[in-house]
Amino acid sequence: MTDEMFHVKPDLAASAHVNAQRHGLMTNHALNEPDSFWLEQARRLDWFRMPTLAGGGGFEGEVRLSWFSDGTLNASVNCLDRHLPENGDRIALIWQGEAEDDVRHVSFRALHAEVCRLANVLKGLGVRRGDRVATYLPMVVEGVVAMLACARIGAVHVVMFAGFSAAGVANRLRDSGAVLLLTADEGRRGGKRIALKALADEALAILETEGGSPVRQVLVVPVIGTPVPMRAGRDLDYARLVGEAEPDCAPEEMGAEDPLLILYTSGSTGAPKGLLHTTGGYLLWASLTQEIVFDHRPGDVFWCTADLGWVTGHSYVVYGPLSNGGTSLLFEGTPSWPEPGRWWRVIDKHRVRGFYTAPTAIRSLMREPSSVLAASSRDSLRVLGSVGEPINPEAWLWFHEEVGGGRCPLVDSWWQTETGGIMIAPLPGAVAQKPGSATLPLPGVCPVLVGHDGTVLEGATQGEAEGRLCIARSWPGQARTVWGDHARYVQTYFSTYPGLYFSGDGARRDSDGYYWITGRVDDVVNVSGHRIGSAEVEAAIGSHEAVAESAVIGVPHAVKGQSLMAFVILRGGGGGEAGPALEAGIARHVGHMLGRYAVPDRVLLVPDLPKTRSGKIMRRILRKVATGEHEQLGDVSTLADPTVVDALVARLGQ
Ligand code: 7RM
Repeated sequence: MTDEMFHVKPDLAASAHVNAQRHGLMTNHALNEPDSFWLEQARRLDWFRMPTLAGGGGFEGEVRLSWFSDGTLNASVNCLDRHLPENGDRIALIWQGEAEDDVRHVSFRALHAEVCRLANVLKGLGVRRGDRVATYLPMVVEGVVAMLACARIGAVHVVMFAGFSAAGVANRLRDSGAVLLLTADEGRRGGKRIALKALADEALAILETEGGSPVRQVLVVPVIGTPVPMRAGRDLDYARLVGEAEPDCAPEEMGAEDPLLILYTSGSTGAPKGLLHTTGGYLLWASLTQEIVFDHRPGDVFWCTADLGWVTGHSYVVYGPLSNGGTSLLFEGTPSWPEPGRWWRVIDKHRVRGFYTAPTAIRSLMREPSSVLAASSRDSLRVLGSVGEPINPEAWLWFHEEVGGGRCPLVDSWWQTETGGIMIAPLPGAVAQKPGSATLPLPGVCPVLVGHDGTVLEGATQGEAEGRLCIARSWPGQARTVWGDHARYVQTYFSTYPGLYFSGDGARRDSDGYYWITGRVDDVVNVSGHRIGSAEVEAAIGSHEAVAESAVIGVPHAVKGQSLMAFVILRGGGGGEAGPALEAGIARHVGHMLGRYAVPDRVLLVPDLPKTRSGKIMRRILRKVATGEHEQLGDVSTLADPTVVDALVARLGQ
């Protein structure tokens, strides 16, 4: 395959914000005069006080990063107020509900008013600057309103995915110390209902039995209109309070380094970490990357299909598009419900220009009959994006050729919750694409590949190499700490390779300097673009009364990228007659502890697990056995008892 085939058509290249020449200039400016480069970029935001310091900071010692620290701003002003004088009537949000006729067009002016009303309600309930406010909502306009209302008054939002279980919600409320929770009566998903208020009640009950819940009030959004039990003195009706509140609320003047949000993400050890993002740097990164990676213009309709509960929803449904004056599409439904082709109809109906989704969705959609796609025109599309996991060339080509008709650049974008926004991606019009490669770092991003021993491979940023993907310099969108546990932040990201930020991913760099992300090198599994820590699922399984020990691995899956497989040892061994029922019971238990998204596709009762002599589970060997590669186990000299492998192979064969 030649690169030539994927050069962007000249018409788009000519109109792109960043052409190859400007890309080169920006990259050199960032490299040679970083302070001046970042201060120039900072001008894209509206500040109360313009920063005079760029900042950053090294990755040694305590790792205290800080950007634009003498600047002050408010994120909601950047997403709302600054568009009002000239574009107040422009649509900020298009909400497409699961039912075809459920559509809301919310102008910047109307969104500003609703955000101010909720901000006033929150203030009236005693929420102060720096307090944490959690949300547990489906994909509705109020989810965006809640985030921006927090930003307006300086409260820190903690958005929780509506697929989390009560126990998952309780963990995040406890860790963040949220004083207020916004939830809904119920949510809709694929024709079913999710009883969010009941799950929230259950989460709060868990915290109360522990001896205290930080949550003082619960605001309930009537999404469906189902009557739900309301506890007097704690639960309040969102619609009534917001309806009665004033539509103006002066924004808090926040320091650039004041916290904006906490978002939980799984790692290779322990419970999910609450990554903290601060106001100035995060907003700048979301805004800059959304504009240059998607060649975004004010008023463009941009559809990022991610849920608000993940970082992609934060940066590319809310902060990126809205800060850029774009129209962001919020879709409540799923790709193929009530019938295949729903997404394509949404694109045509709302004239979507930028479409940003995940490889897992593309792989499932490309399995549908070609007539499904052919029933839509998709002629409004100009830029396609992919994120969340490596995209295989087959899916890349189908997305580019069939969905985009070969005329839309496809930006494969690598980044993480920790990075705040896109780090490696082709800029349309400036960087030629190669199917399966996230291509080149954005200006100001300094990736390096390191070997197992920590040596930086081949001239830092040039030359063919394969290793672990690290970043050598701070960038504004970088998470500043793990909430409540700075030592864990330093340990997780900066101790493996001293002086570098370690992403947890492996990557290859080709002779053109293009990066090809190969996936996680730690015990994090990527299921349908969702990051799930083996340790977290193992802890959930371990809390089942019948379980002695377990090991969870990711195995390749044609649509999901990876799926979870759990090997479980029972207390007292065996499983006997009850085996299959117990396996299903353990899977259900994981759903109860974490949420359905984390339920393993396979739970297998086994007599023993492969361990090192010091008792560490060798997941590498489990992965080989699970994929039928037990003949090529590699180095097994540390394996305490080699006969365990034969027993596993026999068990899997059953
Ligand atoms: C945005 C997001 C991060 C992990 C990351 C990778 C994987 C993300 C790509 C990718 C290959 C990509 N945040 N990942 N994007 N792998 N190509 N374009 O997904 O925190 O939830 O996950 O996702 O392993 O470390 S995340």
